[in-house]
Amino acid sequence: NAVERTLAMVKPDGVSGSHVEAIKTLIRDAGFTIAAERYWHFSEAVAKEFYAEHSERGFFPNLVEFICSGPSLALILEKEHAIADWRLLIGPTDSSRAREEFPKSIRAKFGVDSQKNCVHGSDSRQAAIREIALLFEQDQTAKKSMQHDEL
Ligand code: DAT
Ligand code: MG
Repeated sequence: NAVERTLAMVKPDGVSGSHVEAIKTLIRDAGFTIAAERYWHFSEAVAKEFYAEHSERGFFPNLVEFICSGPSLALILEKEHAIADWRLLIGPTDSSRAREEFPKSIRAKFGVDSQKNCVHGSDSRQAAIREIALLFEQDQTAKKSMQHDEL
């Protein structure tokens, strides 16, 4: 059984709300290995690329502004079925729905609403490969990545 990789991210509301350590504990308790991690303060260009599939949606401008509003922590998670299992652990997009339907999920515990939902997870193998490449494998000098001590 092959180990799978997914891209997880603690979004600006999760970082500023000091939920990073609690989320990393939940990640490890669920059996994931954190293969890599990196803080990012998204530029508008990288945010638009990251969320390109939503570019025609009404919430897109607000989404880009929110993602650029402060640092995020991107993580590469590894385990069998990492992609589906991480989506289960984060819960539905709308944090209120998460509280009603998946009270143990990360979005239920730490999310605010449909936008400030604390965490991201790749929704497919293809998305995981694309998102990991975007945040971890491209020429980082061309983009704005941060070290923890710059926070
Ligand atoms: P997910 O993050 O669960 O994969 P998505 O891919 O549909 O959800 O949307 C990406 C992000 O866009 C989501 O985490 C928050 C924002 N978003 C989605 N639907 C929204 C809505 N109805 N109002 C405001 N923001 C929304
Ligand atoms: Mg999505």
